[in-house]
Amino acid sequence: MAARKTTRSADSRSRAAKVGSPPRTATIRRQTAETKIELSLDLDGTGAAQISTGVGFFDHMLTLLARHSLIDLAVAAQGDLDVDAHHTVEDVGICLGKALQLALGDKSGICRYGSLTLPMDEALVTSALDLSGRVWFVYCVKYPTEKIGEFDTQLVEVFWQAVAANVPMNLHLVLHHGTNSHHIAEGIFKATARALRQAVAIDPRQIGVPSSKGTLST
Ligand SMILES: [Mn+2]
Repeated sequence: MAARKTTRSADSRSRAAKVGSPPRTATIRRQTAETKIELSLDLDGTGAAQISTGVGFFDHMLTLLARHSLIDLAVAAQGDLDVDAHHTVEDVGICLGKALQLALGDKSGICRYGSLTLPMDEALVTSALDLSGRVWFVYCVKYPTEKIGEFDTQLVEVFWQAVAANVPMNLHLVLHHGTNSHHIAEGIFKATARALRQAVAIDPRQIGVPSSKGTLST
């Protein structure tokens, strides 16, 4: 057995990493006086989404986040929407960050980095991220309107700040141009979904943790 292991190709090592490793899944349950949330994900999914937060536009964003990251995502959130959507959106972001951290484990074999400049009709957005284990969040986005329907555009920043802080990761979101707030928010979610898809993917040539430091957990 030992002799066979030493002669495995990079290709077979990558298959072993996927097949032989525990599933990259996580479930987070979180309850406070403001929200009650259950969130589950599978990093190696097909983008299936079961989303119910009580906030229509946010459900739309989480659904396309799953679709474009190919992360299966289930979110059931009950929040104090009689106040506003702030606590619900922020706390789902906290749960998503914690679930990503749990599912990634020690990050062996992952690509680590992801980035994309994504057009959404007239809007152009860049999302660049590093699953470094360190928090840095840069948000260079201005909206032409304060609201998208009933949804406060400030909550897009609140959500991604919460995700970045809890993975933890380095996340830069930049709007180059755009005039429609719905398109801008959607571009941010789609671009970050695609960046996440790249970053969490298993690199067949990557043996161990992709860091010369030897760890990505701090
Ligand atoms: Mn839309």
